Amino acid sequence: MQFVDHVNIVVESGAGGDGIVAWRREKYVAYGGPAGGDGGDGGNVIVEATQDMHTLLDFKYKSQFKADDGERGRNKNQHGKAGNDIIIKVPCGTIIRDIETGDPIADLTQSGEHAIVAIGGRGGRGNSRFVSATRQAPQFAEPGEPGIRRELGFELKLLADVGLIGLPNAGKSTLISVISAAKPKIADYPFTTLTPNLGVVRKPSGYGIVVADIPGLIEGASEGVGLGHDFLRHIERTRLLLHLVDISASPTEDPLHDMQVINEELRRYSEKLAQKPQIIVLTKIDAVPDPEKTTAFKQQFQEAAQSMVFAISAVTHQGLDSLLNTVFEKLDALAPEEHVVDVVPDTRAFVNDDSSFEIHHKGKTILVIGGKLERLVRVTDFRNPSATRRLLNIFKAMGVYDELEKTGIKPGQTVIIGGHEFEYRPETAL
Ligand SMILES: Nc1nc2c(ncn2[C@@H]2O[C@H](COP(=O)(O)OP(=O)(O)OP(=O)(O)O)[C@@H](O)[C@H]2O)c(=O)[nH]1
Ligand SMILES: [Mg+2]
Repeated sequence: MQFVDHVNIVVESGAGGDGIVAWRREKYVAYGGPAGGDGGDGGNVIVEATQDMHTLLDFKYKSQFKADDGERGRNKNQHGKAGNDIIIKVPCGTIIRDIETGDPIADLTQSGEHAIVAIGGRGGRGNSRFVSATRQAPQFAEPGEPGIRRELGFELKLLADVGLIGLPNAGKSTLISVISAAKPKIADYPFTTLTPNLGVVRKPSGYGIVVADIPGLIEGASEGVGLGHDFLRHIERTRLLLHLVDISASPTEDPLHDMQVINEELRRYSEKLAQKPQIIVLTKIDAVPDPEKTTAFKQQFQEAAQSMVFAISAVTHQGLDSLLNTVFEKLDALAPEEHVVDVVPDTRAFVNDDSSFEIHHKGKTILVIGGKLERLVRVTDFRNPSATRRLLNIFKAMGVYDELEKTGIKPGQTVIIGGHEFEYRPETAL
């Protein structure tokens, strides 16, 4: 199994459907009123965490996602159908970032948690919405707002409860293979494990805990030596570490030193990792010829480490039950890991921020269409003169006045932006 934990994808929300220009046609009525319906809103792009996925591998094969567009408005004032949302499923523990800004958008840890990453374009309004006292028969309608395209980075930090750490060959993969259904590669040479393995260990009462087996760590791992470094971050979010130490044939013949090497690497990588609760697990006791030697090692470790010490054999299963019982008890007592990223609500997901605009002449009325302009109009309180003044200044800065002048606009003409009517007064405001 390939382990993928970083992917970039492209998402696009649906465009809003265009509003339309239409007229009522009734028998015996020579001239009906406007009846152009609104376009439907475009679909949103939503990312949702699910416990049914454990890797980001699927995104290697599919990395483009688009929600459906809204339909055009219809005659008889009927709305177009809204576009369907698209829901992208990711494993629990996926952090979503905006590639352009690098900002986190969401940190989805619980199954069912979701985030809207691109909101659908608003449907345009049909001509019947533009009727006013002086305009009985509007000849125009609004086009739909375009969808939003964003490049997103997904990063998965494994949400394992327990991380197995230790030197290469300590017996980590063997342990996970006997306590869970995971079937990692096991061999009598260092660096057998190249990518993390996850296993679920079930308690007799039913619920499962997730254990992560990572490649062996060596001295210098925190600086990138060996394989382990990349994988240290996978155990950053575990709640408990099982620190495995081979006491049957330690390469240095000094198992206590082996443990200290690993602890030093944890400390160098992050203090938080070094502070994580640990249980020391002395392994391969079946291969220790003299049982008294095992007892002596146990005592030695108990004195040296401020942790509980267990001695096990993954081959004979000796000591496994009492180790697992302690692991379950410890986890029950520990608080669940909190989110690593404080997610700032990213309003850019909810708006079309395109600052370009188009000018359309519809008879005497002028329609200005542009994502950012229309949004600003929608959020402006026109009863407040300073808010209005601010808006008009932004229009000026964005070049709206200049462009209107170029089209030969006359003072007093009506300009519609975002459904709001302005009277064009170049000396002060629109
Ligand atoms: N006798 C005995 N051998 C064991 C035990 N556990 C593991 N081994 C052997 O130790 C060797 C290394 O085991 P692995 O489980 O691959 O070790 P690891 O810690 O995952 O090693 P890396 O993935 O290289 O970091 C293998 O040959 C295993 O068969 C045990 O309890 N008793
Ligand atoms: Mg291994």
